[in-house]
Amino acid sequence: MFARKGEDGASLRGGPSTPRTPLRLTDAVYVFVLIALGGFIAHAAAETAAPPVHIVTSGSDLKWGPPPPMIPKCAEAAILDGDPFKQGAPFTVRLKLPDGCKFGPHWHPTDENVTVISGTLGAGMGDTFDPAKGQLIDAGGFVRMPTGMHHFAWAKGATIVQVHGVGPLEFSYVNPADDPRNQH
Ligand SMILES: [Cu+2]
Repeated sequence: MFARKGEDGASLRGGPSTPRTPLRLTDAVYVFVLIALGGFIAHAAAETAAPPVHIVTSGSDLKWGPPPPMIPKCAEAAILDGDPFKQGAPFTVRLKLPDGCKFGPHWHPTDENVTVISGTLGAGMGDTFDPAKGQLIDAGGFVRMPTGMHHFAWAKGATIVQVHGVGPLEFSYVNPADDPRNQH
């Protein structure tokens, strides 16, 4: 009545005395479990590779450094988020400008969004640097320069601005002499 050890072994190997259907069901269950497990692992790996972006930075934690080469050397820069030089990628940077630090007439390949954090930024349109044709924007103010629009800017007093947009952040200067890359 009771199966001996040898018969159990034959049953596990799927010998001729064993009905085939239960084995197939077992196989199906294993396959299902493997697929489910594989999916779970792949999902977990994907989450590890690209975690949700969550950034909290105190103003005192910003790391200021020299500006990128296309930005006037009088400025200091800090990257808050993203890669300003990556095509199609959003970015947010801050620029710290001493009094009188100026940007000659220039334009950008993408829209430029500028928020004045502190101090006063002067900005105007056109191909000639002329503060009389610009306007002053105080802390909290915002400027949006559409792609390709020629404009100029300067700091009135020590000023910090935040620039955000979609990369690449690039400056094309109307007068080559205004391009810091040409100033040695
Ligand atoms: Cu600009």
